[in-house]
Amino acid sequence: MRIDIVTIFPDYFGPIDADGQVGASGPLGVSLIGKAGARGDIDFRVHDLRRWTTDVHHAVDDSPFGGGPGMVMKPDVWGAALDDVLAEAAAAEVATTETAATEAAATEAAATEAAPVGPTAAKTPAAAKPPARLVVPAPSGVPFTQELAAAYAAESHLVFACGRYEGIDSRVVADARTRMVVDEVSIGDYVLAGGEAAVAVIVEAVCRLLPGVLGNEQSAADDSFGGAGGAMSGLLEGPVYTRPRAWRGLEVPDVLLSGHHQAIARWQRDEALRRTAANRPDLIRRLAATGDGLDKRDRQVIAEAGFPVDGESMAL
Ligand code: JD8
Repeated sequence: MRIDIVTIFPDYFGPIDADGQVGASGPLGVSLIGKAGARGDIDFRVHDLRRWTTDVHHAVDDSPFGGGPGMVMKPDVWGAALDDVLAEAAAAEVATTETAATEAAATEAAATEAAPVGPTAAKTPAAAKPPARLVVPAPSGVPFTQELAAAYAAESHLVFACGRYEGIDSRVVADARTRMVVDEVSIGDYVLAGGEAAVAVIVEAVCRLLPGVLGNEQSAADDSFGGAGGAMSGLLEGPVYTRPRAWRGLEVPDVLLSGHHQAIARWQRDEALRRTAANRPDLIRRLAATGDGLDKRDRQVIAEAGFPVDGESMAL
């Protein structure tokens, strides 16, 4: 996957080298995602928006039409930046494809040299990659969810536009929508000063779903908030414990030391149900609405947790 980020604060994403690649520190350079970047499984590129300014002050903002507080980011600078980033990515894609084709031809030539002469398969041009998807964080955007994270993880190229000030002139998104999918997304009902923090959140949620990034794919399958149909999907994470068994007079629950896997799984689900009923009753209702989300024991547990369940039908 290729991920391009355009921002007026490139250092937010750690040290950036000459051609926009991220160094080994910073949110994109550390941990499993950093390793995936270093392996080349993810091609991170960070671009300074001011590269596309045209005036001596490298201005990226101007006063809002219609008045009001603050400043708005200029459409012409953003338009030029997005055009170039897309063109650069397309050129890099062609270069990669051509190199791969040349290498394949060279290997094949070497092979055919040895092999008896015969009809050679027609060279099928590599399928053109789908266009990039543009993601623009904004407090007015659609909620970013685990489901959207999974959709983005299926893309081959994501471009993130980090706004600042009062936001980006709205014609930038309108113009981009004429040639690509554009999502305005929000990471939550609170106000940030800009899009960079949201991009760091979204990139982490997406990249941990990419094949080979997480040590074991299983843990993503069990993700809360959707997950991929794992046993606990749709529930909040339950409590977790590790050594020592006793700490400051606090013991690890005996069932976890019992080796009785069925009892352990039931206990973990009960704890996840109790925590979800307490902290996110909306998720319990969502599970209940899907009919098979909650079995009889589940409904008993959440009833005991004070969740309004109708005694008879145990319906919610
Ligand atoms: C992008 C500029 C600041 C927002 C005036 C404060 C996302 N969940 C979220 N909260 N805030 C953002 C976000 C805030 C941004 C930008 C995302 C670009 N700002 C603006 C409008 C009010 N200032 C966000 N995702």
